Amino acid sequence: MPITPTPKIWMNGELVDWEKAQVHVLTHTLHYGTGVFEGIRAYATADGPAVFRLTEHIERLHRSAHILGMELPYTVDELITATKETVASTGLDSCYIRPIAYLGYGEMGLNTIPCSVDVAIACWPWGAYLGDDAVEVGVRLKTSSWTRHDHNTMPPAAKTTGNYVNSSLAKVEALKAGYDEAVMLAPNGLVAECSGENIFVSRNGVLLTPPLSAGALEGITQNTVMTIARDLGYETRCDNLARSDLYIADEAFVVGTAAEVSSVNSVDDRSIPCPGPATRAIAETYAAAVTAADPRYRHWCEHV
Ligand code: PPE
Repeated sequence: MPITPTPKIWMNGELVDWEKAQVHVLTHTLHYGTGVFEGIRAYATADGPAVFRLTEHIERLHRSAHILGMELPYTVDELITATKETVASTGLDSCYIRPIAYLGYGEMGLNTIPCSVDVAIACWPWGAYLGDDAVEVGVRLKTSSWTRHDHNTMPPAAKTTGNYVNSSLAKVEALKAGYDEAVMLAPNGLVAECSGENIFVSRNGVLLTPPLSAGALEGITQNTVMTIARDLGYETRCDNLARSDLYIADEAFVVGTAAEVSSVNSVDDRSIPCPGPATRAIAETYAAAVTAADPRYRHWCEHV
């Protein structure tokens, strides 16, 4: 999706002009995929823009860095303040926010120990990730021929730039085959997640989503949706899913910051009732939660 420029990008402590936020071609992370990043959304609320679960996202950025053995030069609090400043500088009511920490220019080679860590935060307007109709019409999923990497290959719990080579291979394969999104299976054949979302199925009134051990990212939307679903009275838990569990689901949906809650209308051309009542109720409550319209979840909306 094309990026619409905004006035400023935060880089290493300063707001710089959008077009000046550049890196050298010999930036370490460009060569080796050794960065960590986040995807966050700010939403318009009655009291101005608020960043949804900003603290949890910045905490996950720190955890991703920790898994990579990268020490971020800014605390969680400093990055929260920086994110708010960046959003405020755009004047936008709602936007997508992309913090990234990367190993910068100056060292080359696989030894990352001497590398300096740079941090940038950009934001721009970004619409529905899987299409405007993603709740009502739903998305078509295809099981990928690409396997989600094993825990001892690339840690899937870390949101590492290099991990997304795997996701991009799967996404492009699915799009070229005429589908909207790819389901990634772990090396043991169980469902991990989609290329850029966690996945849920509903079966006999119980909502299930694969655990981290299956190779899924510790999704903040997954956590939000589990809370919302329980508040709506649905039993929900993390459990392993096989590919056939997707085919026979009563309902399925995918969740992520970018995709929000999107219905699944088929997996590998096996149709799934769409949108189901649980999906619709959760999507509606999610939309109210992120815009601070539901008092139960207002503590998740961090005003800029
Ligand atoms: N799994 C993957 C692989 C993933 O990339 C995301 C976010 C999720 C699960 C959901 O995580 P969370 O946002 O915390 O609920 N994917 C980001 C989009 C990827 C992209 O750059 O494109 C996102 O939603 O921001």
